[in-house]
Amino acid sequence: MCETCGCGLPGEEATISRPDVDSGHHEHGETAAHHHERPHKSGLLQLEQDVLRKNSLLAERNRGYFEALGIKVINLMSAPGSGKTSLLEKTLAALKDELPAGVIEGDQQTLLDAERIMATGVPVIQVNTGNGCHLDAAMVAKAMKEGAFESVKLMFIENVGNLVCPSLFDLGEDHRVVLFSVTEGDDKPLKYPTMFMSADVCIISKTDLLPYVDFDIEVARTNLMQVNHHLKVFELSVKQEESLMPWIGWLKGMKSS
Ligand SMILES: Nc1nc2c(ncn2[C@@H]2O[C@H](COP(=O)(O)OP(=O)(O)OP(=O)(O)O)[C@@H](O)[C@H]2O)c(=O)[nH]1
Ligand SMILES: [Mg+2]
Repeated sequence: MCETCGCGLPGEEATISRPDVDSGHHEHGETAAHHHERPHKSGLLQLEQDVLRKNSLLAERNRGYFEALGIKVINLMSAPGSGKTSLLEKTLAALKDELPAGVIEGDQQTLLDAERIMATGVPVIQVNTGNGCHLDAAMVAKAMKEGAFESVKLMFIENVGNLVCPSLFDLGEDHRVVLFSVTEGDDKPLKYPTMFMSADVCIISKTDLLPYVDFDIEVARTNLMQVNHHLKVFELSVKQEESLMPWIGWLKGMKSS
């Protein structure tokens, strides 16, 4: 169990490497945690498995619930500040009148993002996780009960800004979309592979800033494909309406699927 956030991450498996001694590459895809013998903590491992198993069962229940109501669900994940809420604001405006949407907002504290969504006229629920660093399936089930989502056909879940823990928790979504902004560096898929492996869509965001940052979009794409060659990739900026069109078109296509 991760001792800092209690999220089910196997914290004791962290890999400690000295770059001058250890290249960081391990043969046959092994992590250092698998390389080095460590004391067996069966109780801890059991607790971690229980947390994730319970979440998976609840996520399946959510999935059935969404399916029965004909609601498609998108789990939006990224590091803090990559542009999830900004993209939602533009997306909701573009989908207006065509695809009734709803939003579940996840943050540790504040109603700030929910207030931004509320201003678009779309029904929204804010989940504050306190010390928690991710949303889980039980929180989503509860939010669905609390929200005015009766007419919703497309539900966006904005996860807590964090490039690690949210990837471990299935919420019952149809698609996992990870945002990766050009200010974060083109190496992020390699450094946080679990998130990019668990997603099926990646949005390279804030592309209007490309002229001002050291971010090579070809390198970023190569890194993404190295981690997950199935990823569907969009490049966009909320400052450039045209760039949003492929993303909006993809979402509209869900209506018929
Ligand atoms: N230049 C530029 N700035 C952007 C873009 N998208 C978002 N921003 C800015 O980036 C900052 C963070 O954007 P948010 O949309 O709040 O990011 P977020 O991912 O929802 O943040 P958290 O919910 O805190 O994780 C804000 O100052 C936005 O105005 C973009 O495409 N281009
Ligand atoms: Mg946000």
